[in-house]
Amino acid sequence: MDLFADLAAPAMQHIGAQALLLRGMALDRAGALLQALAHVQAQAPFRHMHTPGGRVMSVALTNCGGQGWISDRYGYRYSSVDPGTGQPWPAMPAVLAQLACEAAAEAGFDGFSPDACLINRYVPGARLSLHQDRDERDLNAPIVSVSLGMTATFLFGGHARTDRLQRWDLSHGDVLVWGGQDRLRYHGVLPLRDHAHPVVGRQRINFTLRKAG
Ligand SMILES: O=C(O)CCC(=O)C(=O)O
Repeated sequence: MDLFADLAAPAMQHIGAQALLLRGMALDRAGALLQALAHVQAQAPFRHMHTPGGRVMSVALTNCGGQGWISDRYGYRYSSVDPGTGQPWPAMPAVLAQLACEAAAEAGFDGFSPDACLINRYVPGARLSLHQDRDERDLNAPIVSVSLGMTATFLFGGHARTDRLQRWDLSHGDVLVWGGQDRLRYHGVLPLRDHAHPVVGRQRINFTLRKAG
């Protein structure tokens, strides 16, 4: 008997009534996900977008799927076209859509069919301020987030910006799903600490899959 088994982080943790953290779920697909990322970024390179307030985001981003999330001085929104190239965003790689669908089902959201995948790249010091995801037309669909590379601290709050924040470390291969009554909870990412990942190096990649249209 493993006397330390109880001390190991559980493979699944409910971090909200309808929010589930699936530790390491993407590990066996990490290579395929990184390959898919290389394909996407060759067509739609990472770039730092401006917030409506004129600040440059510390996180670099790109998208794949029918809809891509963008930000500029006119606001936050989805667009079917990459403003950088004038071309449609690259197609959603099957490995991503499949993983998101499986993770959503584990969390009780059957039939999730994302049409948007925002890909964020964090380098040490990059962060994402506390926000709600409310630019999607269908708020019944969950959000699925897949993390690769360096570990980041994810903040999970409540429905008001000032609500108490939970802190969860998201590591290489972790998948987080939130929806239903948790769909509009505030969330963000603390500035990334510098500790290179053996496979992905000094960066963290986060794929966030949503039903936008
Ligand atoms: O990077 C993450 O873990 C979260 C990303 C996120 O919150 C977002 O893209 O809205």
